[in-house]
Amino acid sequence: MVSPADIYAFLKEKDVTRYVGVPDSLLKYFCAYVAEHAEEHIIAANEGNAVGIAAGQYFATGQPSVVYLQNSGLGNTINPLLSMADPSVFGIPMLLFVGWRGEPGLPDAVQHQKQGNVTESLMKGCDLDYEILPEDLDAAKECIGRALKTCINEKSPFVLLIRKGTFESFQSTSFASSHTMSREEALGAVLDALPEDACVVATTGKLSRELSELREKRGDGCGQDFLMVGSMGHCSSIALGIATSQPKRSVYCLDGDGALLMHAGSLPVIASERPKNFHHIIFNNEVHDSVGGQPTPVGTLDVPALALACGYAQAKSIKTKEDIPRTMKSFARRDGPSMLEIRIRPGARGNLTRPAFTPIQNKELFMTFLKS
Ligand SMILES: Cc1ncc(C[n+]2csc(CCOP(=O)(O)OP(=O)(O)O)c2C)c(N)n1
Repeated sequence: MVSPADIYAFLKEKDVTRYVGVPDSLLKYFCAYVAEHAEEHIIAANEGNAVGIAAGQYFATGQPSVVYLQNSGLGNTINPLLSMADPSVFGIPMLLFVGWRGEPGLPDAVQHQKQGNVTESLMKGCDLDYEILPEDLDAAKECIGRALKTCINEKSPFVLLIRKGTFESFQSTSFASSHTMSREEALGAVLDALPEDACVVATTGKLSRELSELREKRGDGCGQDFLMVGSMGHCSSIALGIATSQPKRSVYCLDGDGALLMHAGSLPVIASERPKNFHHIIFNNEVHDSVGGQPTPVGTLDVPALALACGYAQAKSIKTKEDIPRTMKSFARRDGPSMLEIRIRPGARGNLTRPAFTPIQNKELFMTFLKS
């Protein structure tokens, strides 16, 4: 294992001082160290956004930045990497630290397996230079030194794949929240207030896992829920597709603040379709809770004002459990699209399980429900 502090110090010696990225569970200790020590650190909306910021930093400073991400986010980087940063276009050096979820041969959740299996071939297919970061400090320093030399000389991005368990733990000061309700409590109150025939599209991360456990505990069955496991930021688009295709069905999108931000361009698209049956609920804990609790700028954003500016018909922010049924019922009586922001605290139970059914089984049950 290598310590985040040693890698950070080595990069600093080499004049690499700027960090930008989207958090990943495999990189969480490194991200936490960077968050507390780096003079320049930006948590981006999505991974393509991070590549753009790193390009601007290079133009302004002549130094490569570190872009960190989970391999799930590689897809978001491919466009700016190949059509901007590539040596055949503008030639922009940057070091990408990519958490390798789903590495072949290691157990991981199903949504990480395909991405993990093709991660190396994706690098090769995109002509991206890459190495796997060694877990021994001297070898890791040599590897980073080589990567930096290559990316600076060739004016190109260089990827360092980071295996599970590469970084030693770093205990960061925890994020101070002024909110008291947990996501699970808020979810329970939302379920109590849902219309019977409503379908639910739930976002990536722990929210979907909590939803599936709550349904099981309540004996509700799970046919009416689509539990997004990957594809972060797209659950509101899926919900829109359902809402426009089944205008009589109430559609509830249960979203996170990080996921909302990741593809916030979907908001004006949703509003422009004017789906009366579309209800967007944001569980805003102000952090990327599912991968380590790194802050999002949605903590300081006026979320209802954003929704209304995009053209949503109704929007409100609430903080208490008692407000959930009241507001949901009042929203349901009028035309959508509506957005309800529930301010909650970060954190989840340590013993949270994953759904017992596969994504394919989930899709089939959900489609059967939508036929009813
Ligand atoms: C494209 C992409 N980038 C990064 C990730 C890793 N990831 C999974 S969940 C998550 C955080 C989600 O944050 P938020 O939507 O605020 O929900 P919370 O976990 O706080 O409930 C991240 C970054 C991913 N799955 N996909």
